[in-house]
Amino acid sequence: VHAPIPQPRKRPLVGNIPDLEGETPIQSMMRLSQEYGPIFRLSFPGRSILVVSSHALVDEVCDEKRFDKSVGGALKNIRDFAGDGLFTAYTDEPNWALAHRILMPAFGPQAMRGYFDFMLDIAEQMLTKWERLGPDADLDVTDNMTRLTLDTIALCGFGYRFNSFYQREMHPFVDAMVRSLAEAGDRARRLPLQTRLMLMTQQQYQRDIEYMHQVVDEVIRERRRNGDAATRKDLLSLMLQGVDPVSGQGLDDLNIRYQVVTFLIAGHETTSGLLSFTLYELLKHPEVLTRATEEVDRVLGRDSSRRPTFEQMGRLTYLDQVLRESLRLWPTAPAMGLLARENTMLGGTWPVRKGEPVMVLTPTLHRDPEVWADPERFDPERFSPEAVAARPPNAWKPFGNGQRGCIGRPFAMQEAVLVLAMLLQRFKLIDHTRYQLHIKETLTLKPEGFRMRVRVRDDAE
Ligand code: MNH
Repeated sequence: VHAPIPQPRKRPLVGNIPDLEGETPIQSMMRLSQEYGPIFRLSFPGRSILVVSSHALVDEVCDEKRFDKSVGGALKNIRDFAGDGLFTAYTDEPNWALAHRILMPAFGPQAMRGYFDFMLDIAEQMLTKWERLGPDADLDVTDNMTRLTLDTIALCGFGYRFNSFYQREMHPFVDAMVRSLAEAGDRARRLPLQTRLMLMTQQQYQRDIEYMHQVVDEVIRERRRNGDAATRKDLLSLMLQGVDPVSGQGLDDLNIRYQVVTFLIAGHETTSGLLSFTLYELLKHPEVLTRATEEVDRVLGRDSSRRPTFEQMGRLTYLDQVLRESLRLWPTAPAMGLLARENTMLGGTWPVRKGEPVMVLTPTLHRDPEVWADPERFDPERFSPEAVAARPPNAWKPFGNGQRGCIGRPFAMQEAVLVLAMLLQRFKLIDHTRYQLHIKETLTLKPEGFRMRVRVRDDAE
């Protein structure tokens, strides 16, 4: 039996564009999934997508024999600046497998140990600044986390210092990136003719792309100038000198530029959002905050002048649970695109054609009541080892799926655990505005207008 796939009523020419709020398409789709169910179709000029969000259906589309990553819509437009870099490459494009094999070692355990001191360096800069600003300073959380994660990926991955904590304004790379990501997303929901008429927008997009490429070329030039590529073992040295064990090939100059853009973007946006949402949840759940702080005191000790060690990170297991639970409610990369390798059926009733794009709506998946009891409740106990072992596969997908899943996951988790631990060891967090969550979408999710204050913990606390 073939069941018709539900779809909000289509308008002439624009299809379902009016069903999505321009600034918040993901939150619109989350609402549509309440109304239309675990699978529904949305039509845009020139293409349509199936939005799936129940665990049962997501479990099917995570089968890599039946589905592959799809690079369409916004992602296809991001190729304007990230080309065939890892994130935006088609799986069957030669540079995907080549770069995947060459760059994997940059995310192995040895590499993570090597990044640790650099992560510590940047975290220390932020926390020292907070300490000096004092308890009356209103800290813009997301702004601080973005500076932190951008500086961290640039220093660890490329040996380059943006020095964001020494500047008043955010680095212009971030503005160019935010604008061009937004434009890549907007273009996917516009008529091509509309975009052709928006001359100012087109010019801004071109300028932003050129600027990002300039920054990247400078990062690469500096490494070549310093000539320390031979001694430093990081992402950039692998990009410049790495040789694929299978084909004996290396990456070409154009692809290296695309990879650096890719890692500067993919390596900071989502981790910044993760840390921001986690601080929000900690402020709203004092019992979780207390338990997390107790763990930090137990593992790192109370003396914050002693540097944390790489070995201690693996022992901060409750912090890891807190971060995972935060990624459940607020998966900062909130959607992934897949496509059917052959004609197939979903749920035994819904026909999907070969090549047809399917979008997994991760925040709704992460609230499927079949898997998650009382899904809106923030509860890190869901990620205790026993709870994890009892859960079916593919219920929690913040890092994507299979071979096209996130290559930077160990990096992001090490960075987030370290920053959170150092922050809780040193400060008491204060929700002085009684912040109400408001989510800004720029392909990724972040809390908007979230401010807090911090006070250095005294010995009695
Ligand atoms: Mn990351 C792919 C989420 C941190 C580099 N990342 C993905 C995907 C998700 C994702 C989801 C799959 C996207 C898709 O299917 O289209 N990533 C995250 C989250 C965090 C994150 C939630 C932080 C939290 N990612 C990082 C960091 C780096 C990074 C840090 C780099 C240092 N991610 C990537 C790259 C890819 C990717 C590169 C593409 C991998 C591939 O397709 O080969």
